Amino acid sequence: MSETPLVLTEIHGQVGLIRLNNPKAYNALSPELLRQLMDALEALDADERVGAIVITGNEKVFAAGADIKAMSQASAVDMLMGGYVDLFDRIRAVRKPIIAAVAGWALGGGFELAMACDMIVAAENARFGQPEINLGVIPGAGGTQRLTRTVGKYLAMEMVLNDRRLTAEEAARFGLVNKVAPTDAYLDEALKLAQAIAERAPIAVRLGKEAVNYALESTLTAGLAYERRLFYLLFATEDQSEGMDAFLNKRPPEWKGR
Ligand code: DAK
Repeated sequence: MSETPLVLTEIHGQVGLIRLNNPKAYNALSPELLRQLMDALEALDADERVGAIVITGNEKVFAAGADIKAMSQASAVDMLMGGYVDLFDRIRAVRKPIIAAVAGWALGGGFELAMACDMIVAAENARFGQPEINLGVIPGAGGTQRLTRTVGKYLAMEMVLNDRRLTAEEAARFGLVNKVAPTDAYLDEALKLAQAIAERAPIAVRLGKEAVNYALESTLTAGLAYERRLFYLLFATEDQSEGMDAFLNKRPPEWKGR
């Protein structure tokens, strides 16, 4: 276990903010950093004060990918048995919305981490890429799958096969980021978005996230049936009665998360 925390957690209003904290190595995603990140995410997911989560790096780098030094000596068996994939996959079980606030480099596993989040707010200086081809490998933490589902086959091919990198503005054009903000304001913008979501009906937010994610994994018919079941389920919540009553009586709703 490392002495220096490789991630730092703060609470801002109803938002849990996690800062990747290994600037000397460009926030390279070592197994220990990833373990601390996933532990922090799970702690915020269980924290009742928190309605949404933001993950950020610093103004120069979000994360430059897996730790190439550590990976350079690994065998196929090390990679298979090392638990790295399982670590990375823990983000998928987090129920609260996660926003990646990206400034500077988001490369390789760093870009894959951003794409595993639910939304991305980018600083004007953000740069996104999958440079693994330069190392003689391909993305291994979802890059070929999540990128292709978002930007389509042709651009994904160029990014994975020829290290094409995207500026923040290009990423916005291709639907990869929700918002581009000035580099001195991107984190505030991400926190603002997260706070706005945190103030909404918590169960509807949770099921909305689940339903949108299901769209990426199912046929349209299965997805529509799944959505409908979640929709019906929300009529068993106090927040549904409250939301509709508040609308009809022209008053702000008071969500209970029940
Ligand atoms: N790993 C280790 N150290 C890194 C690093 C990385 N990914 N990226 C940067 N560094 C270190 C550099 O070695 C350098 O260290 P010192 O020389 O100061 O000791 C320091 O950070 C600064 O880097 P530069 O001197 O290169 O700085 P520049 O500003 O010139 O360039 C850069 C910054 C981020 C553009 C450049 O460093 C760079 O291109 N870095 C490598 C990016 C990269 O190739 N990333 C992809 C790595 S492969 C999986 C899950 C995930 C993955 C795979 C499998 N499973 C679940 C199975 C992920 C794989 C990857 O991400």
